[in-house]
Amino acid sequence: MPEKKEKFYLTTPIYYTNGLPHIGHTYTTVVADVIRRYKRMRGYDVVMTTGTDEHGVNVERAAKKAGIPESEFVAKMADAWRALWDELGIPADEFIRTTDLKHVRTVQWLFKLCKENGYVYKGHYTGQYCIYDNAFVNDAKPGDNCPDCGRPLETVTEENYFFKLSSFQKPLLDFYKKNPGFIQPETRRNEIISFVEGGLKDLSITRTTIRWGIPVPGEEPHVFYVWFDALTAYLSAVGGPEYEKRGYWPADLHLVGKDIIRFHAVYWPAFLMAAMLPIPKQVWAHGWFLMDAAKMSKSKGNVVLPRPIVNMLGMDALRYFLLRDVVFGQDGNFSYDALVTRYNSDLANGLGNLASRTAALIEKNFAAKIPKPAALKPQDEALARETQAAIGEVLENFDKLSFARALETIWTVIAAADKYLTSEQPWALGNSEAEQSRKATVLWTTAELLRIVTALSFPVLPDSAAKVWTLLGQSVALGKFELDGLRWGQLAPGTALGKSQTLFPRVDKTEAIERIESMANEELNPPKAAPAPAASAPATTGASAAAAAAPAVSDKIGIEDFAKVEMRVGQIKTAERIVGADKLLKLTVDIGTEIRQICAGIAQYYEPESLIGRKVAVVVNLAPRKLRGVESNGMIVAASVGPEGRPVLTGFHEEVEVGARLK
Ligand code: ME8
Repeated sequence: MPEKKEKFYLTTPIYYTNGLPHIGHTYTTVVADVIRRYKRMRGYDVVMTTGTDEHGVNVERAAKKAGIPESEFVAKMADAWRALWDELGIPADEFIRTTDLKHVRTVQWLFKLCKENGYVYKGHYTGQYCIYDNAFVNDAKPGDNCPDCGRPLETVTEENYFFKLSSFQKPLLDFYKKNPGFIQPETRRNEIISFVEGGLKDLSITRTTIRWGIPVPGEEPHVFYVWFDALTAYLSAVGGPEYEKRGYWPADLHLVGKDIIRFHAVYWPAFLMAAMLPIPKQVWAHGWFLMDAAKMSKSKGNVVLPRPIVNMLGMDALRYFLLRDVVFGQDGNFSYDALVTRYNSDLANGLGNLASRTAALIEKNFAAKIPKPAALKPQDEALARETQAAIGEVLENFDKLSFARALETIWTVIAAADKYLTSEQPWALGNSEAEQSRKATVLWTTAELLRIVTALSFPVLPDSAAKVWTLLGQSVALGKFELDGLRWGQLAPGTALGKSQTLFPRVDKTEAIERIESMANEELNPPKAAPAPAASAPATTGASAAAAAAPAVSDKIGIEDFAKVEMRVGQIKTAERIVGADKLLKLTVDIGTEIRQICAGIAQYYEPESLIGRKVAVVVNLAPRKLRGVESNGMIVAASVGPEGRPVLTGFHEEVEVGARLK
């Protein structure tokens, strides 16, 4: 009988449905997926849960605004979340919705247990409530703003069921002491301990002012308070009242952002203690991805979306960046510049280059079969030792969720391989027997190193690692490969190389960022009506976009379509370069009725000073968008000349009035 695998259950937060996923949500879900893949490669039977938190006032309001019933609204949103995770290759094993019947039953059951055990009572509560975060804010005064989101609090008084959180101060502190690994990282653990030491107030866990929630059986109009509801989703996903049958509870790991650590590290274990249910083993709170030093939020308009990045650079690039650039647990600033720099240096020039170089040399010299190494030199042995040592280090760091460290170690080995190839120069060796043997040893050594770094990077780079794995002729699917058995020396000579596939094509940084930003703009501000031709142009550069959008000859448009594009004579007032964007100029342009700021991709062809006073044709009814973080409100029309698409600005040979319409 096969040995029974140890179970590992991990979760992401159950995300709110009043918005769509941005890079912050993607981060938590990617991390969960990396851990899932890693644990599977360490022989665990893993279940990962994510889902949608669908109750509360926000949803009531959003559904009303959309003019549809709440149930329809949340179904659409849950579909969109699920579809995005599928598209990004990070689908959950369990996707729980808080409107699922099995969840409703679990919440009602948990409440019953807490009540039967004497931890629930009825009372009145007046407090300052943030309807956006669905939480009363302790110690807030009327008129205060929410300390988390900064929006005004509302005074709410109502009859509630209360949970006796105050009874759990000592049990929680004892629990933290006995289980020092329960809250991670250390800073959060200290924060939570001092919060609990400061005393715990009872918690209202039902509402009568909210309609859209799970009913408290026999106590309507009471519905459950969103945190009592949402946290329970982790348990509903793996069996609810019948959790023992499935065997995944208690969870091994709740991954959350630091914003919701208190709910997970204080309320949740207290609810479970009250119900006498097993308590999760660990809550890990990571930091925030910041944009311009502020937490991303749709209301601030500073969100970064995952899809445009993935379309431009691939999902593996995004995964790599998220895990490599920020120490897990700390805050990090998101920057497209850093993302593309990492992509080019570590992926295109690093792993991608090593794989294609190694394969090309083996193809050319050994008929695309892994050669047999001959006598080893000290430098071969040193590289072998370094790589073997890296295996242990990487696994240790993955175990500690020190992803940046694990990746750093892998990439140090990749850099060592590059150095090794450069000094051994297998391409310069001739065809004598001795030189052929040396070539074989060097290329086997490099290929073996590549095999090991590929296996180790699979949890983070599943698509690309699988491609390199195939290229090395490895037959066991990487996802099923057991990392415990990974050792230097296992690459069998004679193995035929597999198909080589493009891994990470190098990209021009400026162009890549412009394309990502323009796709993000389109996703955030979808055109309301059918887009006019110029508006639908790929906004690679402000100036050449009009040319790029020219419809094919057969796709004739009617005059009414052309009339949708409003073009006017504009006069350039100021022009300046944009730091970090080699191709863009920031212009201010007088269009007769107002002065507009417009970015144009002409910096490589026009000196800013030469443009002042020049009259140009401007598309004035394009939706505003941001290019490299700079708002562009319109488009300067230019011809696109030659194969490189050199922009040549339009001009007028007679005097024209600023603001005159082009027809
Ligand atoms: O809080 N950086 O849902 P939510 C990093 N429904 N991570 C971020 C982030 C950022 N800028 N923004 C969001 C809720 N996140 C509740 C949870 S759980 C029972 C109920 C991630 O949609 C991070 O994991 O507001 C954070 O904790 C979570 O999204 C909040 O998601």
